[in-house]
Amino acid sequence: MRIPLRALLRKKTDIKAGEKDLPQHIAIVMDGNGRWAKKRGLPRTAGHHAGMEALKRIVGAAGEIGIKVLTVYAFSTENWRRPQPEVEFLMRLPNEYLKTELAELNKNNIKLRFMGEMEGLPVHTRQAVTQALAETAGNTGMILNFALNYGSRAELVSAVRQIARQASDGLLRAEEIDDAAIEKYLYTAGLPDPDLFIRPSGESRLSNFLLWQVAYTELWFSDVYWPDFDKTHLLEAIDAYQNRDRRYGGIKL
Ligand code: V0D
Repeated sequence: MRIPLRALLRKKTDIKAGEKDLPQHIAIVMDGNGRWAKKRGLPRTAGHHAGMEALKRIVGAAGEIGIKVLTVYAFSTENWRRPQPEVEFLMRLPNEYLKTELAELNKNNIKLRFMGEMEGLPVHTRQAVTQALAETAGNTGMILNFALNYGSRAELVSAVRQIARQASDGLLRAEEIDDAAIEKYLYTAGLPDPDLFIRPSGESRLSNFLLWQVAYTELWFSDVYWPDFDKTHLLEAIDAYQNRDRRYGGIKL
């Protein structure tokens, strides 16, 4: 049974009622922070700060709604091409976010996960993330999965390399390589595929995000800039998801 958007918006306590049809895993590209700032005559850093506030709101909302996994794209392997001062500013945001939010995450039983190339990050960023992973490792509620220094092709290259090594070591035969074998080597190993992909700010591209994992994902795009994204927009996306027929290549029975 699906939950009409009106009901979701009306009453927080009813949200759990239709849990069966809720997307389990939502993936979001947190896009449009720079344009949000420009529109207001503010520096791009103000947009990133506002984007962080939006993230806090959406983590809270997703937890309340009963989402199991929330994956957010915070920094791509391509983002290193931005001006160095902006990159340096961005790399301080995990520390800043965790300073205020780590207690909140633990209070709400939220477990942090990370996907991307940890080695490429500044030491202070890596330390903050590693510590937060350890401090939330025992939590059993929603998983908040940060894609940071992440690129989907790099993820696939790394998976293929690991599989090739297994094969050349005689531990894996070519016939044994299937979907499950590949998934084992992705950063998302053990997570369900995203049910719903959300990209705000008017772009309709995947931009090297979760290429393997979105094979059957419902895609939802919106013109709202990420800093303006709120619970209403999230519920709108979930409502759209619940009104689509997912057939996985088959026909509706
Ligand atoms: C900037 C909007 C939280 C997107 C959100 C380094 C652009 C705010 C984190 C974060 C960023 C990352 C890992 C972690 C805890 C928090 C973050 C970046 C950018 C890129 F363990 N917000 N945030 N990371 N922005």
